[in-house]
Amino acid sequence: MNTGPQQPQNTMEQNSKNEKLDLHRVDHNNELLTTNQGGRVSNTDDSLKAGARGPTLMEDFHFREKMTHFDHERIPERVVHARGFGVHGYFQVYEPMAELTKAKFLQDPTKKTPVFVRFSTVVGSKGSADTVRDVRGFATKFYTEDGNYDLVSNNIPVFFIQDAIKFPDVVHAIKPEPHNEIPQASAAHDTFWDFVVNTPETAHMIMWLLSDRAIPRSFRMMEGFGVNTFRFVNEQGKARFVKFHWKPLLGVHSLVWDEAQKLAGKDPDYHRRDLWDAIDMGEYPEYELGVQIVEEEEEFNFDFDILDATKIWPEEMIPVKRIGKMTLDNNVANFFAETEQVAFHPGHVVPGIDFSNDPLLQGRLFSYLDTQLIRLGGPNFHEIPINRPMAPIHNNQRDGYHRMTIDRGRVSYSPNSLQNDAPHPAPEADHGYVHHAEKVEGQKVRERSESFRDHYRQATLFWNSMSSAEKQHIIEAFHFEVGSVMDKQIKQRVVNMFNNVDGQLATQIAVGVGADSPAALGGNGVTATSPAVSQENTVKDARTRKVAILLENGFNYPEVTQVMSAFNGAGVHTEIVSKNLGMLTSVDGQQLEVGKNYATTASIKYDAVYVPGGPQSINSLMMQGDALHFVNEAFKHAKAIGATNEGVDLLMASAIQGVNMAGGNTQDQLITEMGVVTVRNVTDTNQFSQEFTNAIAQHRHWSRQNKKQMIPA
Ligand code: HDE
Repeated sequence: MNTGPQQPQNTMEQNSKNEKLDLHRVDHNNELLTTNQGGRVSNTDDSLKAGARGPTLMEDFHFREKMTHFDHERIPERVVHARGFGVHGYFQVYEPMAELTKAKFLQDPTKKTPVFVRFSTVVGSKGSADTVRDVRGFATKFYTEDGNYDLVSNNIPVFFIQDAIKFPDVVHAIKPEPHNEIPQASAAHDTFWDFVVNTPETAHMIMWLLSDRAIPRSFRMMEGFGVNTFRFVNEQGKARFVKFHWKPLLGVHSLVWDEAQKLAGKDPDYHRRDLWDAIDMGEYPEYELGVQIVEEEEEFNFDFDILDATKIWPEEMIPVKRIGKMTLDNNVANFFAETEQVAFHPGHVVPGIDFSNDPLLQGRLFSYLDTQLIRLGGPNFHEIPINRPMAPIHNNQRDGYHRMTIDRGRVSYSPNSLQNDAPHPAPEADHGYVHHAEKVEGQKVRERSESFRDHYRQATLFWNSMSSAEKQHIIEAFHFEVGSVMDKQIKQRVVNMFNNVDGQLATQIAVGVGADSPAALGGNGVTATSPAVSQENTVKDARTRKVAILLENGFNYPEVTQVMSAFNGAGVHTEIVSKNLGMLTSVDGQQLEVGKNYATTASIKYDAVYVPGGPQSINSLMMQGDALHFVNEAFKHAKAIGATNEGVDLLMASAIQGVNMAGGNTQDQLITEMGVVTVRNVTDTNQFSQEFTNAIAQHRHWSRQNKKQMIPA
């Protein structure tokens, strides 16, 4: 018999927050139905009426309780980052970081600190699509022994604005327009670009937002950045400036825009499903925590202000030291209780981590607590299980809506003698938080520092660092975003504004959006690059990628299963796709089950496509527009494509026939061109599988750039 949730002890004896949450989790299997008062309910399908066809009676307490609870089920969605997905995990530091910080969770490599991470989009409503062009949130709550530490990051290292006071403006501008609430989850509209052209400090962020970073392939394959400048403080009280990074071990990879748009319709849950499935299968996403350090004496050594959140600290200039690893290994038991109710706040810090005067950060320190009060309905949101620290809570705060804790005794004030002044202020040696004693003086002014004036040089640095494919994608993104703007003046002003970044870029934008090219090619003389910001230089890994295998009856069983087991060995997933669900039979009478049909999937849901041989299977596939479209679309999206034996015929019948393939020129040897891997007349597919796995690891094959534009998919 279930006795319902029990109050957890506020102690550290368990080291897993997720296990601790089990105390609150309830299973309803094999239980009798009850009201919220625990009374058993005999019928929940008919309301109590005066006669079977008569009116419902007021005394029907079960009806009223059921209905009122339902009527009050919703809470306000987050004003930004409304759509998100949370998972549990743990963090381990590589070596003691005592020289840099006294933060307890960064000292002992044997210790696992539980974490909860919520990934999110920023602009869209809770029910919007995952793959929209947007910044992604990457918020991590560390349940440390010194209390909760929240690292509330994004997947883009800079921000739209320099001062928090402009946050309501930028958010109002980018959200759906207020008169008709259009468009959903998109920056491609007049009010946003009106804000941009009137706010030059957005230039650098816009370059990132229009790059591939804003359409990630997976939450597992994106970086996280603390954006703001914080401080590390060590035991001796020495402080240093720090920026935080998360580096995904699978590398940083993105979708292409056409694919992202189609996914928004075919699978709006694409990213959350990907993360859920990966954790479910035991493929735990891993990220290294990196820090960039600037000594206090070096504060003014740079040609940008280190307190300006529209600037990166180029990694080539200030290297990222990887200090530990986070592993995400558990899905939630209940979305609302955990993901929706989790409350992050950059002000949740622990001794050893402190703030800088970054004016964006200073404003954030107010906003996050404030927003939880309305969103979670009062000041006791820290008692919601997901938000409870693992460290004990003792203070004189009392009462308020939904108070769970029952505080014993009559003392709720300080100083007191009745309780010997307990709870006592903690000395610094006992991890009492003491703010870094930075010396501050100045006149009260509503001003922006002169050192925050340069808005274009790092935007140019970013542009210079892009590969030609990445540059092309940025230009195409401008064509979509600014092309969607109705006001001609705004379009022209976008061209003029980005002429300050790069003249060629501005010219290319102008061509696509029907504006005048800049009168004189602009720019600002920056020629430097930062290779670390280009995704071309990221980790290339085939593990966890998903390959669709196109198949019909009459396939070659040994060939398919050989390739499938090679993929399996390389950590690559396969799924058989066919016209209909059910079983398919090979030439030699063996059977394989279809995973998805064309109605329930599409090439956009895979990283690669493989077409095995078997004359009869290929003949059927060649008659199917869906199969040909599958190949064409994968090619257009620059994905690896492989075919063995007669499978090559399907590729040759598709729109990619221009690519050099085995059999195309009566060649039988293995041929790899532009990520299309083909071989004929083989029974041993080992070499093919290896070569194809390498092609999948490349993620995308941009050498197709020109050819893919010819594909009608
Ligand atoms: Fe946030 N931000 N933000 N933000 N932010 C919120 O807090 C805010 C900024 C970030 O998964 C809100 O609980 C201001 C930068 C993430 O629950 C709110 C400013 C970065 C999340 C808020 C910023 C972020 C939020 C809305 C400018 C990257 C989702 C709901 C001064 C470092 C956390 C909430 C989650 C959420 C305010 C700018 C990251 C309103 C005022 C820069 C990942 O408090």
